Amino acid sequence: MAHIILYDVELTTPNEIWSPNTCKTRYALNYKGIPYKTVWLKFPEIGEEIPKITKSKERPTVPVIVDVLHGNKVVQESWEIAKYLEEAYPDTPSLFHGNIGAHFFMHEYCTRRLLPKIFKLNVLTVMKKAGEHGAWFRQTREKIFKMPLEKFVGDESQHAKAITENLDALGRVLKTYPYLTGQQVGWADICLASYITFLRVMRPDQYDALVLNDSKAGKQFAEWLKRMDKYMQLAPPAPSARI
Ligand SMILES: N[C@@H](CCC(=O)N[C@@H](CS)C(=O)NCC(=O)O)C(=O)O
Repeated sequence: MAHIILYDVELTTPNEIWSPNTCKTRYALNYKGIPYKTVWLKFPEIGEEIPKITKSKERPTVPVIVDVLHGNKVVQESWEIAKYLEEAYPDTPSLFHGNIGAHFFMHEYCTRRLLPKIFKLNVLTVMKKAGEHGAWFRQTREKIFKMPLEKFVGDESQHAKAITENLDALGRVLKTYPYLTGQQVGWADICLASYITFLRVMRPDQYDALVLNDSKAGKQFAEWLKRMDKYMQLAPPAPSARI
């Protein structure tokens, strides 16, 4: 039985996991081995359905979880969900390993330094892959950014350069340790893996160039991604394959 219902966002390909924010929750649930089921929403449905579930005035976004096992508790926002899961499921593998600050630092580093640049490389592909909702996506984003999407994207080579520079620091950690905070998988790894998933799905060309084949970043990311692969799936790994 599913303990958790995870609300995720779907473009045109059914069951394709791509969203950087919902991936964090999905990979955390996979890592913890908590059974869940996914409810897929199209972009415009997020604004219609999520407020009915959260009953809050927060901007409607996914991920949102409903914890069926704990009285249908509703939690919105990937970092809030991570902290909640850690408390509500204490007998599952830890996301923070007693050092939540280190994981929050990595969360912030990846979210502030990497994600905005990856987003700029990806945004036009997200619009295309949104299919019939592409026009809605363009209109709502242009309202937020106050400019045409093409202008917002700007010079791709600058974003690629920034991604390489920021990955360099993380790659140096992975040269010495198997995971971003040392010997164990944690929230830091889950964040980075989620943002890399977003790049891989939307821009396989840039994923190859900046992550897999970059002369500085390459090798250690490829190895680390192999170690992370079992958590980066649509469904949880079989119990014996978990750690
Ligand atoms: N800080 C939030 C960000 C959530 C977020 O922006 N989610 C996107 C999907 S990746 C969303 O729901 N967007 C809906 C919209 O912009 O209309 C988190 O980490 O959960």
